Amino acid sequence: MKTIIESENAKRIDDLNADYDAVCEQLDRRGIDAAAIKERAKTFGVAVPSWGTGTGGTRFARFPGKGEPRDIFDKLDDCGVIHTLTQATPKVSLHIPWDKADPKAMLEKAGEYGLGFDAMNSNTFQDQPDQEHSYKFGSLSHNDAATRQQAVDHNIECIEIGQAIGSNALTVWIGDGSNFPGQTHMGRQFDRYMASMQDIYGALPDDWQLFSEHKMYEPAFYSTVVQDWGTSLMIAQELGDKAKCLVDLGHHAPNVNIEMIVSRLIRAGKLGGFHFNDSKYGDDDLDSGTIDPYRMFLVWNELVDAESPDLNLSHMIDQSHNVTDPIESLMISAMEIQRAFVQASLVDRDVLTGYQNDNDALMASATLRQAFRTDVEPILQMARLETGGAIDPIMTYRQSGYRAQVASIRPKVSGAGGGIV
Ligand code: LRH
Ligand code: MN
Repeated sequence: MKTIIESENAKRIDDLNADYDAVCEQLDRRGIDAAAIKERAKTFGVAVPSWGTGTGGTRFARFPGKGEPRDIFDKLDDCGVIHTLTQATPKVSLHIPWDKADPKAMLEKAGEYGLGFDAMNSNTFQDQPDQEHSYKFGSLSHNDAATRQQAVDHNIECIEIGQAIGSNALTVWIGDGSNFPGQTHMGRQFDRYMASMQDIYGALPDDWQLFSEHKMYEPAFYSTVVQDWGTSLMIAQELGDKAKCLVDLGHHAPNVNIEMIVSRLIRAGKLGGFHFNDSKYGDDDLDSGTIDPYRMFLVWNELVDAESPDLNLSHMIDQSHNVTDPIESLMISAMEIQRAFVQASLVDRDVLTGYQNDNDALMASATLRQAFRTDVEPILQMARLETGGAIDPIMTYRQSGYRAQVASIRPKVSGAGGGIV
């Protein structure tokens, strides 16, 4: 891949230098040091979801593409390509049992690309073939103690696998809820969930964090045990210091002000991380920044405003790539999230505060939009070039023929049955 990167970069370097000089001059007039912003862009990193490297689907169908990854080792190869080209995805987030394998072998494969592992994800929203107790009516909140214990044990196993590969966090998303009013006692159901989470929390190593991920609905369609940020905050505050809230952008009703939820969770000291994606209706899991890039910018505006050494967040992507090459979608998404981070870094916060203090709503809003309107693409490209990445990851990837290459060795898979993976 390195030689392809060099030859493709060589074709684009003159245009990049011209574009970069232009944005440097424009930012200089605004009193902003573009070189410093470029160095900041290089500090950005977002984790790739292992489950996002395969073609995703819906309950209706899944249409696998060519060269579908067979296992975690193929997935890590694909994640290696994404990071080599973008230099923006140094970590991978695993999902157990989908990625269950020998930790030593996974570390070796990840090491080939300089990849690390971000938060682990447990799965008590599907029944595994050899499972004793079904999760049809819930998992950590099930009204059967043995089923709850089975779910707790699975989460503890995820922690153990994570420890063996250098992860230091566990994300717990459960689909538990109800489909009809009266089906469950919502108070007692939540109490059972909290008791299970206490057991998982108790098994956490000292330097680990536990993320609860809220979601408004699906697969439950009347009530969801961890339905909103308020519930997630209650969970994190009740469990203890190592418990934080994870915000999946797609888990809210349309038009919910997610950047304000971020601001509240930061104030409570309980923001732990993100699952970035985009959506128009429900949990559409579309490519980040492709539907509402201004919303993504406004989330990063809160993060940059609150930046401090003790605001240590896990930034992860969580998407389903149903009609695109997953590698291309993950690269585009990582770069769109990085773009929002860099644009939010252009906001002159003293000027903004001045307008806010003067209740000058128009200029306060304009100050944010000036940063959002700034084309930082040359800065992102120069940051990639200087860190060994591709100026244009998508075109370089297509030039590499990687997909055709893996398609020649990975068996063709049928699309039988729906489902997200
Ligand atoms: C639930 C969710 C959760 C994952 C799953 C793949 O919708 O966002 O984070 O476990 O997607
Ligand atoms: Mn998610």
